Amino acid sequence: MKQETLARLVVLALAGVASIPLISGPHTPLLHARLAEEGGWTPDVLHAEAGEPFALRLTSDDVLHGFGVGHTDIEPVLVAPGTVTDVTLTFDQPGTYTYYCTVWCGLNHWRMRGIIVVEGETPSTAPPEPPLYVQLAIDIDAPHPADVTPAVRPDAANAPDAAVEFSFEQYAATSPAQLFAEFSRQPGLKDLTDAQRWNLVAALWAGQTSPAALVEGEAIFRQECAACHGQLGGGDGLYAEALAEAGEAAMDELAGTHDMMIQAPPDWQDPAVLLGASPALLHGKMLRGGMGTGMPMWGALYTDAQLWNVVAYLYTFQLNSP
Ligand SMILES: [Cu+2]
Repeated sequence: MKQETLARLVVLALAGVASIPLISGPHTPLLHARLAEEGGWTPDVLHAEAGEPFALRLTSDDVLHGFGVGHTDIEPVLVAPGTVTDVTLTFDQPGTYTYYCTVWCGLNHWRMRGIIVVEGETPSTAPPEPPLYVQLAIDIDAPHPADVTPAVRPDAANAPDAAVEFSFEQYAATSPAQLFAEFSRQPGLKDLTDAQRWNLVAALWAGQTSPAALVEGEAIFRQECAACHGQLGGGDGLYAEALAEAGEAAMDELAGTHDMMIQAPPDWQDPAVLLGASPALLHGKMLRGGMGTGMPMWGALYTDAQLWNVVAYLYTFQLNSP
């Protein structure tokens, strides 16, 4: 957290004096932004030292782009053609950070990524655990349709009073439809109506998040996901069709068939699609990206906590939160 705040403060402080090259000098790297199909970022690998100010000059060779750094709190800056923007970043922790374009500049916008290798003494930390979808052995490439869906939209506010213990581990590993089916078998809950049981599912889902987390999840969804997945998750975003066509054309050329790629985003307005997916499955898709689809991997740009907030937001397309 300390490193994120520090990095952001330095950028903000410099924003007001962007035209006065106080820190940048003749050896300051000039980072060129171009549309991904024209080469993306040049250079695409940068080197910095932990704890040292790292000055960078940004320019665009074609259209308006943006510059952001994943896993930090650095405020994204605009990268406009014909101008040079000075930024200075400071990373407290060594590691490999991904920088990326933050402006939807074209169909391949999300391919505009590069890395900053930050050298320094690595603090001794335990090796990271494998992501939850790996631990739970979920095949995130297989379809997981719900075999039972609600007749009316479940609403957490109308849930019956029932003492049900529900941990994060259960939430992550279970789809709403699986939990509903489990309730149908539990002695204390079988006498509830289907609608009541679905409302209880919605309440337990809402209990795993918070209004602030949903606000962050929604902001990330609008910034990164809506262009393909659609504002309401219907799979009908502005770029959805063009991406599918590009994928089919690429497969036609490579293999003479376009049946090998599933390019269209899922329709989360269909209860069977969203309510059959567990949080760990959705989290895994974001973390790793979708094999054979246009879904990028977001693990390098967003922290685990941010991705869980997006997951929680996705369920609001089917489950009413209070
Ligand atoms: Cu761009």
